[in-house]
Amino acid sequence: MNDTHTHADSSQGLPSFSDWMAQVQQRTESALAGVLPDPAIAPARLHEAMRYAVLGGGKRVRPLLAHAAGELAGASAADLDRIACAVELIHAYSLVHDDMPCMDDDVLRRGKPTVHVEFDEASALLAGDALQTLAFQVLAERPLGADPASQLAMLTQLAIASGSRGMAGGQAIDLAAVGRKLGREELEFMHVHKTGALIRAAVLLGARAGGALGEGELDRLDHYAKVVGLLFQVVDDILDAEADTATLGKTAGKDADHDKPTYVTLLGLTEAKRLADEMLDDARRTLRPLGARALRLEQLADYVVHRSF
Ligand code: GRG
Repeated sequence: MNDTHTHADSSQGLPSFSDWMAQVQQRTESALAGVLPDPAIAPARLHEAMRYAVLGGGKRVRPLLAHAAGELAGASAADLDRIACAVELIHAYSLVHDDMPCMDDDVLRRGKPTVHVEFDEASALLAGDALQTLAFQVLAERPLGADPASQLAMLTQLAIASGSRGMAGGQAIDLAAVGRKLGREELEFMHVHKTGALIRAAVLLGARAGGALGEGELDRLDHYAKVVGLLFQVVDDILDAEADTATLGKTAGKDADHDKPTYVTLLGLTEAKRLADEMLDDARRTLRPLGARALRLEQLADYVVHRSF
């Protein structure tokens, strides 16, 4: 994969990409710490498990995408913090449940023991459940976006992206596919749902929170979000095959060990990398008509491809 980081930000007097990213990651961490229940409040063990699952780890890719799309659409930083929290809470819940013995049965996540290992299975199940409902509470409990209709649309969009026609459905397809040979289309269908739906929701909720985009521009962001969602998974498969456990902070080589179909097993490493480059080009081309306003989204697509974990 070619490293083609853009340096346009320094020439425009904006913070560098890494400074911008660190800022969004920090404000997301504080916002999450603020919405998660205090472990001093009963039931303390459940609240501890929820905080353990969410805080102090993760790249925060979905919050970064929500902020980048929202900044482009003129959304307020306060609204974007809530959207960033909501998508990250859903993501964290999915990781907690995915790691459980009844699914992927993993012991390491974000460089530390998984929630069911650190706590116990029942706590992990409940923590995931409570993180999911907290996401919707965060979006619903105060006015958000331009008006109640757009707030309702955001709630509906996140519910669909997380449910049986989105992430949970993708996970069901994934579980049913273990040990089976999937074709390229079936693999894509699974990832569009399992990984892509929430990434797409992050971009679209961020964009919806601002009023500055026209219909055509929203369609463009939607295409970008779909491409980046799938690109994220192609790169995840490449990293799973190439990187070590210490770098990933989760067990490396799991896909092959579990006989899971991936882009690498389907296409081979070289072709999977070529596909990632092609998709990155598609994402960049899609953003071009939006001009300099789309800089952070372009940089994020680049980051998704060139990340090391
Ligand atoms: C249990 C309903 C349910 C869904 C689980 C997303 C998912 C579905 C499972 C996660 C398993 C997995 C490894 C998926 C591949 C892509 C992915 C989502 C990786 C983890 O996301 P990152 O890299 O993680 O954004 P961090 O830790 O940086 O937040």
